[in-house]
Amino acid sequence: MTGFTRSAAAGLLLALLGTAPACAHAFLVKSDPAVGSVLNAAPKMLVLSYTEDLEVPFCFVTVTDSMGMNDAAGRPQPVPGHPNEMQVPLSIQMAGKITVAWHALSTDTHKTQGSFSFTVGQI
Ligand SMILES: [Cu+2]
Repeated sequence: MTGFTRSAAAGLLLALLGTAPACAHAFLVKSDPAVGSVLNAAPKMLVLSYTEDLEVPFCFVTVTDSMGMNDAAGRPQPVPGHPNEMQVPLSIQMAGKITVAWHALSTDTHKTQGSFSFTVGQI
């Protein structure tokens, strides 16, 4: 090997190694109420399911209605038997679009975040 091809090979190996460890971040796979759904009644609980197990005490969820009021009735709680889920008690006061913004910390200590909405047709 010439010096050039050897360093090129080393560079390729480093590039491969750099992407090799599959990092498992917690991404939202399911929500109840479902993302984008339209409901006939106000749900009392929001359940979020993720691709990875969560450190629920370090997760944050804000739930706001169309007036910007906070409709989360408490902090996220663990779901017994489902370490990849968290639940948030709700106190929705008015019909309309409900926006959910979540920050998750997975057990591999990586943070993710996202947001979505659902609609409450009537209270
Ligand atoms: Cu990760």
